[in-house]
Amino acid sequence: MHRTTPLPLFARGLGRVKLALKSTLQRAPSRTTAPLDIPCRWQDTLLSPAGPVISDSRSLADLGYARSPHPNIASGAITGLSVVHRLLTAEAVATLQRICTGLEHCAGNSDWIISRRTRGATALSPFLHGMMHSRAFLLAVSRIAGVPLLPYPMVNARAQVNYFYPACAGQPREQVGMWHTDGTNYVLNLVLSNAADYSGGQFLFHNHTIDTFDVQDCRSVEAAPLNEAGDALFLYGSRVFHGVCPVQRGRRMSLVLSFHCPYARQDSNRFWHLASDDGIAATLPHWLRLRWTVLTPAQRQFAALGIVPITFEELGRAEARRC
Ligand SMILES: O=C(O)CCC(=O)C(=O)O
Ligand SMILES: [Fe+2]
Repeated sequence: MHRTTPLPLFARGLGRVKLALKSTLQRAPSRTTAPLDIPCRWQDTLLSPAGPVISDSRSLADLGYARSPHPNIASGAITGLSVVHRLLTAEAVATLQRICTGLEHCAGNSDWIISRRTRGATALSPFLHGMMHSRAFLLAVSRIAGVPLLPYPMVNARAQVNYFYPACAGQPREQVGMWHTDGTNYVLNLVLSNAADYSGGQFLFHNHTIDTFDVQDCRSVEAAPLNEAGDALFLYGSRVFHGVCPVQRGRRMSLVLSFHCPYARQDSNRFWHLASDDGIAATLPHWLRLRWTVLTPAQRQFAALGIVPITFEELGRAEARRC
């Protein structure tokens, strides 16, 4: 149990429709989007040779989901959350730190779930693009998830960098990650700061189903042990309430990567979740493309990205049948 839950709860239901209308009417001034000039390319040798170390893993069934969100995959076979260490080498983490620090000039402040972040980061960094389209990287994350994964089809929602600082003179409001569930299902939250570099900033999650979440009740809230830069919390993000506490000292930076299962033929993301962020007009064409991609056969989705298909058998999950 985590002792305090000082975080606000992100708008739900009609509150999201209101935010969508607000975002539609007040489009933020366009930000700088020049790709980052850091001359390094992703290489598969940047994955830890010994593979990731998982210190805690709970399936969706362990979290209380008796019914699986996927018709033909048991909820005991899908990861609900995993604490992941050493997925990447120290060199890869250092490169990500440089890139994500460099992307801060593209960050916007908002009233949305995360106060300060740079979205669409794969379009801004060839390294991040290469990492998210590397079969070896996707296979490593698929093994953590329990299902084969591809990069999330919507580029804006695929990779974002979050920046957390304490309140200060120029920024009187402290930056938080409100209590929320993600729009996407498969989310790798990679922390790029060492715990010694900041205080506060704990990654909290609710160790149960979404319908049992009560913002006033911290009995089933836990803090993920993300202590070293490069540690990550993998989440079935659309089903696990989570948030990030305000940072009281120093700086916390994180990279949030979203994936989708091309075999699933369905996606949890909601129009109003996306539109509350980007506005209705900007969301509509991406939303239609997303629906189309989700209905495309898995083999064609892999082929479109030039990636040899990742199969359930390859993950050692022969029991999980394809949808
Ligand atoms: O910054 C983090 O560690 C995670 C934030 C988060 O939950 C999100 O961006 O959806
Ligand atoms: Fe999240």
